[in-house]
Amino acid sequence: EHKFWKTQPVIQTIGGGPSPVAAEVEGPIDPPRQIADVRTDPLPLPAGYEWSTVDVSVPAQLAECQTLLSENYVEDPDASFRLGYTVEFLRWALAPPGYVREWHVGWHTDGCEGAPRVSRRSKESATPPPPATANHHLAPPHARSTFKAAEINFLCAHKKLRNKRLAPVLIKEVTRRVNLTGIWQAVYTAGVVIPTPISTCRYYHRNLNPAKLVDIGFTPIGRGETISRLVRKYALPASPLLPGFREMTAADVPAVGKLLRAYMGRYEMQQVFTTDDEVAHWFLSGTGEGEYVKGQGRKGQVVWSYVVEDPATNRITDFMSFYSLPSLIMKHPKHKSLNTAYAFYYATDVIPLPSPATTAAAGENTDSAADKERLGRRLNALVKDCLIVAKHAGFDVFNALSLMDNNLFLHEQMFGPGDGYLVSSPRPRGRSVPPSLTACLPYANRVCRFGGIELYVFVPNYLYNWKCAPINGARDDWKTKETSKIGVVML
Ligand code: YNC
Ligand code: MG
Repeated sequence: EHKFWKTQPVIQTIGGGPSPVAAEVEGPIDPPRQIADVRTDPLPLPAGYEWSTVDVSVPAQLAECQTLLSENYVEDPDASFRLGYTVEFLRWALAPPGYVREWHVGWHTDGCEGAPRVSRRSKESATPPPPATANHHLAPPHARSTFKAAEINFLCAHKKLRNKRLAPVLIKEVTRRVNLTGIWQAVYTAGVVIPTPISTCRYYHRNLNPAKLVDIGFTPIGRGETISRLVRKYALPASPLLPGFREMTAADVPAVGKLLRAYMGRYEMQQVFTTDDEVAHWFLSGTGEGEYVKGQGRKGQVVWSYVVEDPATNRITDFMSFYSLPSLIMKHPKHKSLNTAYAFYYATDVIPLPSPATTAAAGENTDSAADKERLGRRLNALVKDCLIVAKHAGFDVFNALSLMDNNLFLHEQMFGPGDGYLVSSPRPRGRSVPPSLTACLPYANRVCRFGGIELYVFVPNYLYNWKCAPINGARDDWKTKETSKIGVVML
């Protein structure tokens, strides 16, 4: 069991491997190492294979990666949909400020198509210490630990090269390349359970285009239900409702950066947006080319970012973003692309935010009931405006994960979990549910097939007593409306 993962510096509480240390302290599993200890030559490859570093600034090389992914990357269980990353998306995702060219690694096979590649991009993540609770008096030596981490993404092997134990070779090589830059941790998500997740998140989907979703089989239509009823149910206003809601511009970067950093202090594990350059990259550089057409965005637009500017004071009070990641529809004669928007980072100052000085003590969101209520109302308004923008821009569905404070808006905005939800957790008979939930539950339970996915979040070479995120406990979190401690959104 887990022949590869049991040799890696990850918590071994699943899979039966030996656990080097009790997974109760925070800190690295491996003793600290020096760059000089890292082997300088690449791992040996089978005959006929050769390592290749992808230069993502070269259009032909980026296109090659895009083709590999569009033919071989993540699919739903019955191969109806496959994630369809575009070249614009990959350029945005793979080349943030300070990215390391050597981390985009793949290999060639002699003159043969379909070189598998794994890509990673540089990121920094931070984990403030766990909260001190009655049964958890952990006092880490440092008030707050920030560590440099690589983010691992786009691990992909050509379909013809599966189950040959090639993935571990790619993972070990990219680990070597990351270690050579003095980085010893990484953050990644996967749809499979391997030793050992620190958290789980679940995907939720908000229907924007009922006719198409029914047509392609994403949304089964219930008995007694009609398309026109669904259309009415999911109808949205013609334009955003919040006064001062507008597209984010370059001039907003400093204000958004400040607001976002403060808001992210709410989460126990968060990505640190160290510089305004990073803020500009993640929220503006993927915004496409040419004129912005209201409701349609720009050609090639990947990230969609909005702010609310207080009309009285011109202060930026809120920020919200989403990104475009289509899925390829593989079994439909007419529809080839499912235009999907994904909730990304956001921030608002309607509630008191941890100041940088107090973030050290943060980790648990200790919002008062009134603050939670206020935050919930605000997030609902912000997300609703994004749904409106997205719908009129031609998106078919809007996805969000059960991380950050998303549980405060999921049910009210009529997001529904995948049908895995129904199988594993049928609503107990006779149990009363709040009215808004009653309205969306029956539909949510069969909203789509692509939604059964749970994402597992990992940090290798790091022990972390992550009490808040039970591995199988994510199913009901939208009902409890609890906020999450995870503040890292992975693409
Ligand atoms: C996976 N997704 O368990 P054991 S997510 C990690 N993440 O090892 P083989 C995975 N490990 O259990 P295949 C994994 N999937 O025996 C499988 N594994 O110890 C493990 N799919 O290798 C698996 N992309 O080569 C097993 O399997 C071993 O041919 C088996 O290749 C796997 O990007 C894969 O879903 C995923 O392209 C390449 O199935 C292939 O099946 C594929 O025989 C479709 O491998 C696309 C897909 C995954 C998307 C992602 C995050 C990846 C994280 C990788 C781990 C990084 C570790 C941190 C290193 C840096 C540290 C520093 C510093
Ligand atoms: Mg393989």
